[in-house]
Amino acid sequence: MKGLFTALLIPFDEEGDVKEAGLRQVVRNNIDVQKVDGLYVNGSTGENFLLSTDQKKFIFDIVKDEAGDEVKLIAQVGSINLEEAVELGKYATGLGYDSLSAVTPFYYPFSFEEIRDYYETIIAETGNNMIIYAIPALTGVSISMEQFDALFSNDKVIGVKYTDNDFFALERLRRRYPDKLIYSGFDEMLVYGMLSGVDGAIGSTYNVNGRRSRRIMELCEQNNFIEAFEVQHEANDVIERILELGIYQTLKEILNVKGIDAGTTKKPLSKFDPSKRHKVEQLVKDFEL
Ligand code: MN9
Repeated sequence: MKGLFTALLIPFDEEGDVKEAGLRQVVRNNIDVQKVDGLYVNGSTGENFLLSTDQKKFIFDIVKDEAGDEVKLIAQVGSINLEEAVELGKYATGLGYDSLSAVTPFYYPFSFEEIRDYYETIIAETGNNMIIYAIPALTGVSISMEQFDALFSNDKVIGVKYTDNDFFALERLRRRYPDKLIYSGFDEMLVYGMLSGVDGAIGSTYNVNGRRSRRIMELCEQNNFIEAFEVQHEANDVIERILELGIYQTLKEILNVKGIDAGTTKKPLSKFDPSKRHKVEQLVKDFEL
């Protein structure tokens, strides 16, 4: 379960339905061209929180059918509707997903006891492993070291997708838990994550820039952080331009420019502005995406 994982983009049509053929193409591009080690399915990048339960199940089906056992598969099932999280967790477990992941419950200011009970319930009901999805910038939930102690005391909690920029906390977590899986969640900070000893990375831009990100990881593994930093500079030139144009819209547009049907984003997210298409074409050309 170590290595580079793509947070999978999901192609939608104008009605907001999943484009199955496009989704299969996106999966294949990740496996065959970006050469990632695994896919993180139905995360933020997959616009998961905008989808119906049926759509989420359909995506789990198609991705497993297309990827088979070629790469590791992590199913993000988190929802503030705990019954839905359990239902999806059972579903993905039945399909053979290697691990579940669940975002910390958000919107209501849940107590830590409530958050812990949420994870314990999903694990007990599904019997599968769990990777905590910590993304405080979007959920408002920060997990303290004592709280990680409590969550990690369950052997089924195998790790955390750490989408945060507190590298002191990350270093302490690594030191304290050498055997849990820690995934770096911000692609633009991959080199810092690697320096902190993460086991892997999960991110949206690996859909289009997987090879360059892999290079960063390899250089770090060889303790060549100077050169890794140079490649991170390049990756961040790409990420900066993507963020300026809108993250998910632009990632999809990059794939569309390359002839992979990544469809469009789902409302209420706005669509990519077609008058900016030439900027995406230039980006693809400049960075050989
Ligand atoms: O989960 C992604 N987070 C979100 C990982 O999309 C909220 C990242 O891959 C970011 O999209 C990326 C750009 O900021 O680092």
